[in-house]
Amino acid sequence: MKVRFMKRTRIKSVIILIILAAFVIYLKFLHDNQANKIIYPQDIQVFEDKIRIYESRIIPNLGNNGEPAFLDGDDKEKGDNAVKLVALNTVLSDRMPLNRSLQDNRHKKCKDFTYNPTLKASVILIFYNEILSVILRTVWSVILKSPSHLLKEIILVDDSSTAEDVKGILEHYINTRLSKYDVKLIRLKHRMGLIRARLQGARIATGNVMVFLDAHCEANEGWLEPLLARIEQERTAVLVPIIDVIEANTLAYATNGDSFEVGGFSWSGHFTWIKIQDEEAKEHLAPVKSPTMAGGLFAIDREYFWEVGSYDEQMDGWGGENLEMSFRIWQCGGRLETIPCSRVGHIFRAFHPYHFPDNKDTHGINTARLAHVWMDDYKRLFFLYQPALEHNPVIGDLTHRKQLRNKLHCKSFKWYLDNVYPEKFIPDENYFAYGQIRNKYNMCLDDLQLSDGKVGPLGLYPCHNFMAMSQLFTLSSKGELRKEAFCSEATSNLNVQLTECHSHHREQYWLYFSRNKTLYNPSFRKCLSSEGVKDSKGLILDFCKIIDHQQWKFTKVNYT
Ligand code: UD2
Ligand code: MN
Repeated sequence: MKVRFMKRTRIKSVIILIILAAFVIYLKFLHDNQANKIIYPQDIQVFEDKIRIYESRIIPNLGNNGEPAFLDGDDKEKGDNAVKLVALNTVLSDRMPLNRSLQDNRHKKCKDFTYNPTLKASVILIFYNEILSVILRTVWSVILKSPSHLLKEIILVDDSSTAEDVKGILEHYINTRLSKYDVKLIRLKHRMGLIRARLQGARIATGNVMVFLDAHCEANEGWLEPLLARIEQERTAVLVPIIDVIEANTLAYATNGDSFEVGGFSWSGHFTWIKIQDEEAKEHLAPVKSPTMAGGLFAIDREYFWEVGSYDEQMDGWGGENLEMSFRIWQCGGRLETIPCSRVGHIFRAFHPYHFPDNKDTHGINTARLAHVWMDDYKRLFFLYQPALEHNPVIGDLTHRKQLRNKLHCKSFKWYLDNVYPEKFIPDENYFAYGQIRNKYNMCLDDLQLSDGKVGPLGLYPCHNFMAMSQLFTLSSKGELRKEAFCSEATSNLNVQLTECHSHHREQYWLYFSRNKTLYNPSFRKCLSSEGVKDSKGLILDFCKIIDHQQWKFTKVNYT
């Protein structure tokens, strides 16, 4: 009897203990995810001294007008090393005034427009181990280039940076130098990745419109007004400014004239820049339809952000969220536009200065998630690049995102391609021949891993036994021998280059004679040949003759 009684009380206390422990863990979770301003009174003097030293080392007028800046001697060497290490000249940034001037490089007609928006913006910057001067230059540019009545607040989200110097100093800087402005700082106790970090910022935003920026930007003259005015007119328009390039080594703010591009994507799931189709809109400086956005800099109505599904919270780290949001906005009834009169500079770094826990391919995994949810049958093209991810449990559960798509009655990916991005090349539709293109020596045409925006030889490489994307070509129904945006172009010295498709036929026009298997270029009246071509070297054009070097076999030929 006694024993049983004791057993019961013990079980009871164990249960109570478990409940208590769960409650404590829950409280810790709440606290850990978002640790707001921490005040370190004992350190205030230390921070103040550090900021003073930092301020005293700034070289007046350095980089003014957005001009390239250079350091000498020791600093030059340190700066060059920083570029190698973190892809950014941090030494130069520390010496450059935080409020440097920029050239107003808007189209001259932009200055004649008047905008009178009534909406107010919350500008949200997220960062992980960015340096203090770069973050602060971004903040100052926003403050100085935005009319104060349109700027509700600036929210900084620290994605749990480990770099010591940003920690208390940033807080102290905000409390002293920025005390006149509404600048909030959230520190995440655990690194959440840029997608969830943005969500944390969005959760506390109170402005009518949220404007997201990377933490290494400089807003330019008049950047905010046209964004707010357009959203006031069209609540479901999501907007991007023209993103100007700030060069990572000299911090030169490039003024690339009035030309700009909009967003596209590659079937491997990457964002790309593409030429604008609607030249007329560009002329009028009206909002220009953009099939996708780069992801870092955009303005969206705050309520609409939540209505249209915010972000996929299960996306980790970096990458993919930009295409996910782009497809979702278009397919679910919104629009994505570039606003030509709004310009913001962004430091483009040659590599990520940070790593992700476990070195996970977050871009691949995130893109696999969006492919399953948004791309319908076209996801087959993405999974050609990432076959190992198609049915891989690492991509996680998709139920909620699929439910969202149903709830919002979103349109199909085919609708998106037909209506928003009709110029997008679909490698396995409307083709004459498709697949690997091999000669009798078991050598295949190969792009030699040429990356976007570059030009390189149409190469030859031993055929892979598996489906290697570098060897997947299409002879399109328009006669282009192509991969994504690259077309094979015959040159006057009878080489063949992979270069941007221009769709005007000429040197990019090929005919395949399936009887004798030759690839004929009518412009030069010559045939594609591998005669005398060594491994990996570019192919040539030669007089057509019946030899094995001029006979090409496609994996698939479509005779219809
Ligand atoms: C581009 C976008 C970026 C994002 C990314 C795809 C532009 C100009 N930039 O890459 O915003 O959409 O594509 O995901 O469109 N960060 C964190 N936590 C992390 C890693 C990064 O907060 O774990 C911050 C980082 O400090 C920066 C921002 O996220 O402020 C974007 O990162 P990035 O600048 O390395 O990305 P970027 O510009 O190469
Ligand atoms: Mn960036």
